[in-house]
Amino acid sequence: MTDFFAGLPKIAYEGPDSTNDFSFRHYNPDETVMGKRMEDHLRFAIAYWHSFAWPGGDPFGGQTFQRPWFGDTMDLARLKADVAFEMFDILGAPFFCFHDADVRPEGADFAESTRNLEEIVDYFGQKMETSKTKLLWGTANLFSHRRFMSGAATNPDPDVFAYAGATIKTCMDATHKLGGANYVLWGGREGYETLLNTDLSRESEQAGRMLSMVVDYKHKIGFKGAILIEPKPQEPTKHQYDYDVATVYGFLKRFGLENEVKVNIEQGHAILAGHSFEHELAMASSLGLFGSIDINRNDYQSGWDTDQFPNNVPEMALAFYEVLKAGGFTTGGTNFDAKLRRQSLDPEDLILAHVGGMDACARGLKAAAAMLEDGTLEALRAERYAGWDSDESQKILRGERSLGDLESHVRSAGINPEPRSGRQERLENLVNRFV
Ligand code: XLS
Ligand code: NI
Ligand code: NI
Repeated sequence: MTDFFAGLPKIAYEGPDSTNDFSFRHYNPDETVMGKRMEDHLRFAIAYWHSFAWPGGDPFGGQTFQRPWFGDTMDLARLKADVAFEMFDILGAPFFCFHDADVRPEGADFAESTRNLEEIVDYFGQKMETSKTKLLWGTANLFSHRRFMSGAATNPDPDVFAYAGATIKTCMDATHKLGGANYVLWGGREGYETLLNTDLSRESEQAGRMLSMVVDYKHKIGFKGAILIEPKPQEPTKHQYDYDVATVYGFLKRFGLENEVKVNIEQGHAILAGHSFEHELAMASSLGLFGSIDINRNDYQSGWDTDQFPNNVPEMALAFYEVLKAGGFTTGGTNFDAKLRRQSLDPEDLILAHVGGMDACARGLKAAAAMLEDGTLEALRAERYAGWDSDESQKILRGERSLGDLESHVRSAGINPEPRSGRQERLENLVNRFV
């Protein structure tokens, strides 16, 4: 045991009336929601990078957090792992996620960095034998080190492409070894600052090649988890290639990978792309790409990725409504890719941020399940489209009617459509009964 969280209790469910800050009011892992345990619905994961590696900097000032494990040695990396698993235990977190760079010190060269990673992966492996916490996903950090400043797979220098590919391989090996449920690719610098120095066509060819190699390697090693792309429209680069779910779908189709890769959708990234979170979830579900979620929100005024913990229950209700309609998670889960505000210095801030986020998600999930079980929203939506269920409409959709046929039909049946209300306010009122 380290003494970092000394004196803080293990968090238990105490119900909505509890006044104990260190308790769940809504997240009750064993409670059944639509026939499934809440823990199995939500599949919460702790993000190693924000909780244990981020120093609290912003563009105007550096480190605010003083963690005893900050530094570049393997001993400190092991101390960080000890504290991380203590937090997983305090929260009862079923999963965690990590990048290579979060967990090991950078070595002098590729070989040393990989050795460091392998040592920590073995250390994680030992801890996971006695911990309930599993790996939701692993990923490679191909955006922080200066070698990646002009991209990883989309770099103009093939040596950087090779270094990135080699790094992805080691991170897939690490994820596979730890029994990870997914492997994530977020294109942190796969984009550009100016077209004046950028060859768009080459860069997307390179990205397609890298992703194909990732899929080949997954099959080669027998990794059964999902490969997930995490869309984001900008930041750090001005224009990122994996803009949103629809853009990723086009990219996957182009390289014939639409049945091999799914998406990890982050609420804050959806907002940056000018979408709602539920839009991105519904789009992914409709395209057969729904995989996993990062549940961190943005500040709606700031226009950048502020990675805040979720605390808006009506937003969570609409998001989990789409998750449930998509059939829920299979390999995916709910990752807190969220960080404390830089003034939240104390160990207990780290715990309470997650407690609040887990409760907000649990309330959202329960409201979403109640809306689905009530059925009115789905019934009203089905009624709106009911005309399309008729025999004649189905013939149109099957391609058995031409524009000429439509003209004859309109003339002979004397069709003269009357608009019908979309009933938006009525539906919004309905949702408000559940949140
Ligand atoms: C950054 C991304 C990142 C990914 C993992 O905006 O959200 O944290 O989730 O590389
Ligand atoms: Ni993000
Ligand atoms: Ni993310």
